[in-house]
Amino acid sequence: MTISKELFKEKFMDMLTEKYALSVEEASPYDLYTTLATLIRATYAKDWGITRRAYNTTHEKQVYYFSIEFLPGRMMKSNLLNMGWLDTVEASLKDLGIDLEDILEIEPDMALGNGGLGRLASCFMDSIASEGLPGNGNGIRYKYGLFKQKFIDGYQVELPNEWLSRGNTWEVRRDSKAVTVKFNGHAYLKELEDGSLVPIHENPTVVRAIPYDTGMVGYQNGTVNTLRLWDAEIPLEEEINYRSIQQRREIEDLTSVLYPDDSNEAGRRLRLMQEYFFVSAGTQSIIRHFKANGYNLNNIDEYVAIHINDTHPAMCVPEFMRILVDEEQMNWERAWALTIKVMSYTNHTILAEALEKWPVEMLRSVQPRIYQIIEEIDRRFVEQMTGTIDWGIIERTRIISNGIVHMAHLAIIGSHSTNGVAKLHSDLLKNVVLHDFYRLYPSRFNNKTNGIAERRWMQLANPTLSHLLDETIGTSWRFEASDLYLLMNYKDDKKVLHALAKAKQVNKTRLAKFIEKETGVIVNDHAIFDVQIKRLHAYKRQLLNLLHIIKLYLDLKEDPKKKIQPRVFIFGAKAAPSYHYAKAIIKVINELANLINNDESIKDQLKIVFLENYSVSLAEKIIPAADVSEQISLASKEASGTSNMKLMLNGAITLATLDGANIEIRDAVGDDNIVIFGLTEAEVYAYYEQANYRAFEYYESSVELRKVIDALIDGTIPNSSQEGIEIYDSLLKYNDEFFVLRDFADYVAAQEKVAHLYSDQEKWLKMSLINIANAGRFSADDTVKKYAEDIWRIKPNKTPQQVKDETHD
Ligand code: NBX
Repeated sequence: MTISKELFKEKFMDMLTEKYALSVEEASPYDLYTTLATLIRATYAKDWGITRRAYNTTHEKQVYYFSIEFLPGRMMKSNLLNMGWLDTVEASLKDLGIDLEDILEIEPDMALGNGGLGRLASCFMDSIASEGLPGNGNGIRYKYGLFKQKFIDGYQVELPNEWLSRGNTWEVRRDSKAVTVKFNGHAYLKELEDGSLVPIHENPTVVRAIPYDTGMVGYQNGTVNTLRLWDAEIPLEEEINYRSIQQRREIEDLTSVLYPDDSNEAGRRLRLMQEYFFVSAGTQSIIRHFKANGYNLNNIDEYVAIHINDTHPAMCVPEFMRILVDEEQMNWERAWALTIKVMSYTNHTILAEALEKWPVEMLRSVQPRIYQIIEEIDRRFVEQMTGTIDWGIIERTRIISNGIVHMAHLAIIGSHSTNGVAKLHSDLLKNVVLHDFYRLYPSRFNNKTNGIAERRWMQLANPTLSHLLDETIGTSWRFEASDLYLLMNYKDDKKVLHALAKAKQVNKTRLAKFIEKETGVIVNDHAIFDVQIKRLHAYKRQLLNLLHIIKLYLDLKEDPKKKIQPRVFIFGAKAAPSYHYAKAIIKVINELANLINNDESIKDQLKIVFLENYSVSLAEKIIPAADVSEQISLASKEASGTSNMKLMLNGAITLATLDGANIEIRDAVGDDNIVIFGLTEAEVYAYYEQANYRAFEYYESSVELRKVIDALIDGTIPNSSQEGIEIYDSLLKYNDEFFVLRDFADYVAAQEKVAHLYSDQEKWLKMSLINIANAGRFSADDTVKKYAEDIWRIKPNKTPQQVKDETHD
């Protein structure tokens, strides 16, 4: 799909006239943005249709990736890159006096997720299309994306993110593909005259689910897959049954916000309804599609794979059963065998709080028929297992126990594959967290280490470094990420190392300007840019980072002549709206930033910048400029991490605990090219077993640590006494759940090592180069290929070009 400059300009100006009756000079940046977006969509639309028809005619097996979150970020630049149009469009617009970068900034982030899980889903969508794999996304079209974060007086304030208020050029509403989803009411089995039983769902609330499809453009291969997001409406014929505002609101709320407030019952119920909504709509539409195309449901497993991304879509299992058994009259055993073959599940955390559990009463009331089916699955599981294994194991693994429905159990029992997202995480699942299940189904467990869309995180986000790579190792890395390894040939080449330093400096200067514009803080762009960007969560230990900064500050205050390697600490993080403790940490970081950034005596040795509203597009600005990548979670708690991979790819040095994929990064670059510190996972577990961690002892025995901790409560950091006390108590009164004090000294030493390494620029640059060169193995292209081969059993389809060629034969 290439285009000449002349043709592009002609099409662009025609489109501008057609849409707005405007000339380039008259058009606003927004007009230019929508014009370009419309032209892009119109251009890939043909391949989109061809791809869909090709999947239908070749009868290839397809995967449907169900995820409650998708975080694609901005689509325009990525579509241009993948279409092979980026350079031409940039140059053509320049001829017309338009800066493409200005237009790109108009697009709101499609922020339908809050963190790694949602971003992973979107990296996978890009890679699935780029590998020519038949794959579709299925999720919810939230009216409001994840909240917009503002800091007011250092506090996080959540504002609505009205990303759809000006429309969304990328999506196509498909009324003809709407389905109905039923909630509430009463379900029972009615006995017919012949003695058979039929399920009846009485007085349900009926909702119309309408899909909005977005093309997922593959990288220069003509494949365009579909991300299908569902919206909810009241069906016309049901208008009469929605009498109260309250009832109407319930439907609106279904697709209104991501993660409704779950601190109350109504919020939790809404969340459960959202889960069933997109599960049911997606599953129905899959089965309807395959039936309409003449497939036999008896071997649907040869055509369909459904992936359950975390437990949120676990109701795919009973919903698939409901359709096969209730609607298609298939017998239970056959339907169950098919369900297991079709479904697969990824676990993204070992934290108990995220392994969803729903009260029986709530699930029964939200969808009584689904509850019955889960009960039957549970009954048969217990029956099948009884006598073969310990009763204790059955009790611990069954789906319903003590009035609670365990969604992870449902996902594992109802699927053929359960995977973790990094080696350590998958081992912990097998050996600890899901050990009972591993004993029951050893062959179902496997590892798929996460990956990232390297095109976005290098080619789009870091053109400066990309060009340097082209000049040094050629352009094959743009198609085959493992070719980044060719850079290893230059690890001692001073010219290349120098060019690498220059590229990083360009990115740092650009970020410094952005920081000044956004926050007013002027940072030293020759300082170490030390970056921690991820959800704010106690286990990720932004607190450890904060304590270290307090230490540096106290050191400088105590000895004003002290020279340190200048640093800019950069944070990006949102805290869940009801996560009080995480918000307290944000407040203290912001107050410390205020203190340090305005302290004349510190000069530019130390600055803290907490950028508001962390998002995919903000990450694209920060990551290319990072020197240090903070991956400092308590060992065993971070399932994988993916910012670690993005930062490494962009040449940052990882400062890490041996957690998640950090271990695989260490294996890739070697001990000399990463800075490791802290407890290992085995040591953490030893503390658990012996119950012998005493945080207070660390406080008591270290003067240095005591000074730092006391600074939280002694007024050193202004305007945050409440939050300071809360954090202080979490460490000392409640014994420091995430071993921050235990790892503090080791972390300080590791930070000193970082400063020391940085002072030898040649050494540092070599480390940086080795990180870039070894980042290819974390390409999501490879990760999805492994999912495709081992789990989904799908094969790359012919590209639209091949299909075109064949039809012309
Ligand atoms: O998934 C994240 C993990 O924390 C990362 O280590 C991992 O790299 C990433 C992709 O595998 N998990 C995550 O983002 N979880 C959530 O956002 C989440 C949200 C709601 C919820 C449970 C988890 N109830």
